[in-house]
Amino acid sequence: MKRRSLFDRILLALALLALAGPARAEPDAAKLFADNCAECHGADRLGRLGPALLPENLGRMMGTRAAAVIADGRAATQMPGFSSKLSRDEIAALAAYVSSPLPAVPAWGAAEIDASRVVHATAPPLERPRFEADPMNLFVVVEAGDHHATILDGDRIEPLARFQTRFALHGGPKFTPDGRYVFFMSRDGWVSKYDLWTLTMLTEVRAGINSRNIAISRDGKHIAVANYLPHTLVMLSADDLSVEKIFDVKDRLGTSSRVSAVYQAPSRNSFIAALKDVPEIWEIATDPNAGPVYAGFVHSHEKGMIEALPSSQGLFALRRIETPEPLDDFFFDPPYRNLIGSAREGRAIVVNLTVGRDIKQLDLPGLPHLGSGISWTWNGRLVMATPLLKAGKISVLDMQDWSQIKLIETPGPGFFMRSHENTPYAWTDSMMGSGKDTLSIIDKRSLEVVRRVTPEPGKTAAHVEFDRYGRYALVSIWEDQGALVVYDAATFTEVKRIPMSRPSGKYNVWNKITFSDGTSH
Ligand code: DHE
Repeated sequence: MKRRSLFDRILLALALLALAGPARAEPDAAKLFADNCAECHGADRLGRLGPALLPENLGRMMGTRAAAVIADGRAATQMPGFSSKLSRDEIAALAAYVSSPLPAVPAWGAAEIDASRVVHATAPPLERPRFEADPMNLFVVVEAGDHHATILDGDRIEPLARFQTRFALHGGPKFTPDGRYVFFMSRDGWVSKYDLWTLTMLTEVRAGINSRNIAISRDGKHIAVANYLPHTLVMLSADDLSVEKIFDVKDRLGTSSRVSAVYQAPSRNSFIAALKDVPEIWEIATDPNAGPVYAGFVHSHEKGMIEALPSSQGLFALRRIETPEPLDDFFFDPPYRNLIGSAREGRAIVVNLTVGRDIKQLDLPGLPHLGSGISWTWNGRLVMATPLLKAGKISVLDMQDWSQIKLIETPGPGFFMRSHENTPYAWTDSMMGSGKDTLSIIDKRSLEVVRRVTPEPGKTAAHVEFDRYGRYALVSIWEDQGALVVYDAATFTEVKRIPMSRPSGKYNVWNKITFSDGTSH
């Protein structure tokens, strides 16, 4: 074959370029971000008035979903749409930019947390609340659609207050043991303290860059914050949210880990933390006199023996419990003697907290959502039930020998499950599948589904919570133009409906502070 001359090749290249049209410069995403986004979201993308724009914080909002929000804005927030100002390529470049990780995790220690403090008001000394409603039967309803919370009188089912929250709250708010104060946490790490007796926001600090959840100590004096970014577990004073201690989370060999979640173990007077990346569970004393149990011994899986570690005692003493693999999404038995944690590949592991080691492995295919588990007594035996996220079923386990008693069919995969001591029924949703609009009501005695309710056909129904007496079951219509639907818990008939903006969760003061078996803790 005849080889083309250099001249021919140049001509060919020029022709191809002409066909392709004028060369388009790639949009400069960093400049676009500085010009259009930095004022609200921070030049460092860590958030200001608007939320942090990092892949860890955006979760499912990354990529094309982020592009849609940049183009069209977000209803009921201050986020405007940019489709008339920026081209499609520029919007795509911005979406890719905010979906990419930062080159380095910024420092977020005591100085940064303290500097973030916002004091809105101080709490006056009061004998009783400034309203007539029963303070023990209040509900806090998180409205995720427009980032608000509503405080509801649980007797009359009437709102007492509605206020703006931080962007994207996650996990249950936590209450002081007297029910006066409630603490919220946002995925951006903001912890907010609210006075339920005066219906006033008090203080806020940002305890992390990407946070998972919070727990409050048994005496109501300390708040623990579980962080993904940075890898820390932060202890705050529940009084003024000042930093009391920060754990840089590393296993005993020095490997750093995210913290999946932290829980209060009331009978143990401690926090229990799930670590995402290392095979350890942490127990942190919230008792200033914590002693012998925190003396430093750990059962080492690696060495098959008990190993001595440096011991710590007193408030925030750390006890490490080694596990065969990293575990998260914990369910605790009512005495907080055992926990079940999710391992990989449909396995769950039972860890006995008294002896500090795993005692049983369970096969639970279908991805159990253990955090939503509830327990009750069935035929004289303590049982727990947990939704299986992938299977669309509820698994009921005997908590004595951990055998599976029953698999209950539901119309599809569900996320949450709830009951109350005063009702024989447990309610669960199917919000993750095609049966998303329907709740199943299970008789805790027969382990059968006895009724299905569909509050609004085609609209997601999820997350049930009972009032303090177990009289009403409050259900969310989980849509931006959603509602709270109140059912009579005995007859399953609708009593009331209050419009709300994607009420993602609702939390009853009494059920939470008494650690009701039917609710999350
Ligand atoms: Fe949650 C609680 C973890 C996704 C809504 N979620 C919790 C808790 C944990 C957890 C550990 C218990 C904390 C507590 O209450 O103190 N959630 C996770 C995840 O790992 C997961 C699967 C992925 C993630 O993005 O973090 C996840 N969660 C979601 C959602 O997509 C939900 C449905 C919508 C949202 O708001 O993000 C969601 N999670 C909730 C709610 C609770 C919760 C409403 C509180 C339940 C309760 O009744 O206590």
